[in-house]
Amino acid sequence: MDARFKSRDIERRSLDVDGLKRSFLEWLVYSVGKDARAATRRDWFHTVALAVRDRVVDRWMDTTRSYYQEDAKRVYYLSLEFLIGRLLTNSLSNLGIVDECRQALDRLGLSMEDVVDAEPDAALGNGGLGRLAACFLDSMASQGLPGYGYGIRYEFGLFEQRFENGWQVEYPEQWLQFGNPWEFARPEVLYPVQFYGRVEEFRDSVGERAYRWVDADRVLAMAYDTPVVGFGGETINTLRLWSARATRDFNFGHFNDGAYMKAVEQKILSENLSRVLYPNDATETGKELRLKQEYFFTSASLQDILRRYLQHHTTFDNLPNKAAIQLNDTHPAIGIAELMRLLVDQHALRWDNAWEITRATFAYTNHTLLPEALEAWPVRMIERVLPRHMQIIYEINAKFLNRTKARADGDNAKLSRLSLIDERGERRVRMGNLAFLGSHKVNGVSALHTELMKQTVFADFHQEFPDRINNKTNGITPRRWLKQANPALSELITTRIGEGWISDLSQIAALREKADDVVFREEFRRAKRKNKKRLAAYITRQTGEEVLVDSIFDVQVKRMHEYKRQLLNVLHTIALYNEMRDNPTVSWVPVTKVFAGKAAPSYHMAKLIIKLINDVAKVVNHDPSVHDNLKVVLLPNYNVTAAEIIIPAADLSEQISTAGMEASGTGNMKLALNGALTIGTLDGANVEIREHVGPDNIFIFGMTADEVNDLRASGGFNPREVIASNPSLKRALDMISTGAFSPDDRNRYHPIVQALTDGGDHFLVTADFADYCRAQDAAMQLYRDSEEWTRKAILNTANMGWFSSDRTVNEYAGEIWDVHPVHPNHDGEGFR
Ligand code: AZC
Repeated sequence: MDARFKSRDIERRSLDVDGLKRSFLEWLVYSVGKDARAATRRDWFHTVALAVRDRVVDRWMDTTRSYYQEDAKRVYYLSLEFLIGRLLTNSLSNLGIVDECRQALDRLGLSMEDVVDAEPDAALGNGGLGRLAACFLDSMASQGLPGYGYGIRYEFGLFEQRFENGWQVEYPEQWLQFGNPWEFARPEVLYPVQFYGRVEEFRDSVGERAYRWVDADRVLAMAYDTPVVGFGGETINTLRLWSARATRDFNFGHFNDGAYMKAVEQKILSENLSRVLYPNDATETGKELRLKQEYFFTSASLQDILRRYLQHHTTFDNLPNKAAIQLNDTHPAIGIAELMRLLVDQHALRWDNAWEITRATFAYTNHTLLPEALEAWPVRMIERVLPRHMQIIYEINAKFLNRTKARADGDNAKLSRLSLIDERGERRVRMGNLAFLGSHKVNGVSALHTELMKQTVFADFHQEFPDRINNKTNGITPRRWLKQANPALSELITTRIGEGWISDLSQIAALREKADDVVFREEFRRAKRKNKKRLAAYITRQTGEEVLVDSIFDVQVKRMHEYKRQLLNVLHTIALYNEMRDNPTVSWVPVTKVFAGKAAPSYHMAKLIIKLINDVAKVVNHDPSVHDNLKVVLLPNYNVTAAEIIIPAADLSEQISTAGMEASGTGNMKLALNGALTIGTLDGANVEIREHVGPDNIFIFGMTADEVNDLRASGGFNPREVIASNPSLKRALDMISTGAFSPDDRNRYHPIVQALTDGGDHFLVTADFADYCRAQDAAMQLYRDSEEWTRKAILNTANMGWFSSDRTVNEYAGEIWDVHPVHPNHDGEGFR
């Protein structure tokens, strides 16, 4: 081999400071095309990312080759969302070269922070569901599990949120504008995906009735691969995202008609498919383009999965032993009909055989019980967009209902609830029912949520298939959410218990005994204070507001949604404001209320709540009579990067949804792991967090899911009575309704007041208000005793080990997927 090539080859893998520095300089010149004098921060980010990418490519290929050679069973995580965030620190950290990189940059006169900050935040998701998918990718790679992510390479991620005059305004998020150094375009990995057209019946070679889908429009799905670096760099998995490309086959008929421009325009329009992420979180829009996105990425992924499988196999009998497909919510559930179509129409399998294979391959995760989030596509839309799939869905349904009828003895109401078709009003396909029926396992994301699935949406299915529903409580990756986001605390932890916790978070339990160690408590506080200073500076940069580092940082960060009850927090804020004004001589514990979160652009109530928070902030923050004891800030554009700054700095974690409505939550886990105390309802995973951290180390309040259920079943309650009996609630609401926070438009908050009063207060904000205030008071009292507070904070961190997504993913692997770790063979190549 050419000696020069060989030396470059080694250089590409070297992980020491000199080697990194040399390859940065080389990459800057030869790939970014700049010299050091002219390079911008963004140029340096691209340079460093490309140099880091070099260092994973060999191991990535080794990993893929090992899976292939072992013909390992793979798991395919199909998700319309992957909320990844930035990748530079993540890759460096998982490769174990953060310090080396920092030093190499230092020698070039550059600051690591500046380079890191030049990376756009990849926001290909809305919230919890998308971030969970990203945590799972990290955990699968870190566990050595053969896991692939499949999704869409949206050109525009989740919108950028700005506040204009206190109102949310959405701007397009152009994360790909300057290129994406992490991805590899695969123009040769291209699959056709069809839409519209019609179905033709014919007789196959043995005279059986068969179907083909003809006269359809075609789009191509092109792959982009991003390496997913596992902790330690042993396993590098793949996230494959599809981008829509127009087909090259022009319709010559159109040319002759003189409609050439129209034909070309049509082609270009087909690329809109992967243009933009729908910005709704847990609400469905029912738009045709969304259905097409779902089918587009699912079909391409299934074609890719079958192609990979067929490299080793000649029949499909082994598909369930070689591929597990996890449906992240119902968004990819059309895949069940698509796999049936591929097996029956294209590969000529018998229906029953194909169905058995399909069911054994798929599993489905439900993430919400909210009725408005359960996908139900109009039959007429599916008939038009995916005519063959509609036939297949009818067939699945007919066979299922026929089999069930015998057992249901005349219970027609039950049969109609089990049907894949909702016949009430416009006929619709219930995607949840399809996903349930086409999967061998169906799971919820916390113990409570899974129980409620059995009792509510899937009660009938659960009766029919009692072994199918199982629970997999969510988790979070400790690499991003502790090690990277909170270097101060993670370094402290490592000095005391070693670094085993990074890949085995259960080891963090060793910190329990340190809760009684005064010196450790002091250091723990110091780490928190450092993070609070960092957040305080960020708050000032973002909002111009100055906050007291020694106040309680009381944090509610998540999507804006009525069920998450930001309003409850706002009402408490106003009540506290009034108390402080009424009692200026009391020595108050200073409080900083930190909010952040986006509202779906069409969710007017959520946007009004944003405006209210900003209006309350304006009044409170400029009222000298509270002596800076209370500040309210709403940080703009909450995303993964902002979360990494906010979460490590929190003292109090607001997890205050109406019980029974938050499927799990994952922010609750991130905050508790970083030593925040939770104030929360017994909802979602809060229930399990309480079990792990202990009831003394969490502030629980409010109605339980059962109580909520009983109250609603008995016809609800009268919020007016509750309000009348609680003077501080009444006063806070009166201020909102009379325009104390909106002197420019006194009626602005009428819809909010209406919803909480005559509207019946569906989310039970007023019903839980008094108990919430009691819990808030308890938190404030405890905060005065900083030793006791710190002790509880340490016990939170120490007891959160079980909430690692490594644990979650291992449960999926063992109980649903039956996949096992593979140890890639790296042939002793120069790495470490
Ligand atoms: C969310 C749930 O609301 C949240 O409670 C859960 O932690 C998260 O999924 C991950 O499981 N759901 C969504 O983001 N979206 C939908 C459609 O449910």
